Amino acid sequence: MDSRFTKPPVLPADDREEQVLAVQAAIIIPTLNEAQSIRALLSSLVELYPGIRIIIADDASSDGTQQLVREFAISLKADAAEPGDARRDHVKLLARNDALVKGLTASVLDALRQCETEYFVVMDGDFQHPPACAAQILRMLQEGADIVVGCRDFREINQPLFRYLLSCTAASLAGTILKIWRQQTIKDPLSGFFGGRTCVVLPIIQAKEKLFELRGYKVLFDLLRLLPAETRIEQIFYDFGARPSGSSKFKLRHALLFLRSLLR
Ligand SMILES: Nc1nc2c(ncn2[C@@H]2O[C@H](COP(=O)(O)OP(=O)(O)OP(=O)(O)O)[C@@H](O)[C@H]2O)c(=O)[nH]1
Ligand SMILES: [Mg+2]
Repeated sequence: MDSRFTKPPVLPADDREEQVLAVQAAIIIPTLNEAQSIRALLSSLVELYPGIRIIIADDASSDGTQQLVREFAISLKADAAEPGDARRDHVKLLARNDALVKGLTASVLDALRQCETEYFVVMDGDFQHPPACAAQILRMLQEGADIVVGCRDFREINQPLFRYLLSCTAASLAGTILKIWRQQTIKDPLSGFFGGRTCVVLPIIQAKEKLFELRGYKVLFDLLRLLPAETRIEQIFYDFGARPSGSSKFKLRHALLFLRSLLR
């Protein structure tokens, strides 16, 4: 499937709140074996955000995720009779089957390079990030934020205890480091749910790709370290749900990659 978009659609003005989001926006979803959730997630996003691009950056899933995305994209095209209908090119699959470096961060960077939209939101493919909260992120970007971080509420323990403690410790360590570097408190700098202004992040990716931990999980942390001091970073808070289906791809090596990235 062609991974580049044609010109983004212009949506008709409408009273629905989500139509405020008739902006140039893309939702980026890195996936690895998310066949159990991807169709429902796509349906929910398309319903909530007519006109927003969705890019699935998949690292050669073996469970049929890519096929499900292709089928979903085809069904949208079939539903959209008119050539100008926003739904026609709604969902794009970025199949990274031959990518030299596989990994969550590498996938998100690839998708960002190709998104061609003014704003983007990155979210997981397993429904742990509430699709409805992307609206708040996009609104804040429209209002002038450069980056909006979706922060998990660590008072809720809805992960296995070991993962919970690891997440809290890592987030607090990363937060302390960013506080020193950026002079700003960012509650959840390791979040996988965040949005940004594409023109702010692309130059960083182009100039400093080597400083990203491409096989790692913490693309937001890498970005926050590298963005210029004047970048306007805002935060929202959301309820981080337990993974409803499928299995975690998080491995101890991702924690080690994160520790290595702290030393860069
Ligand atoms: N493209 C790509 N996506 C990945 C890779 N590893 C994980 N993902 C996706 O990145 C997102 C986050 O991975 P998860 O396994 O949910 O990680 P997590 O949310 O920290 O862990 P859980 O709480 O156990 O779900 C999901 O959409 C995964 O499918 C990878 O190597 N490449
Ligand atoms: Mg998850």
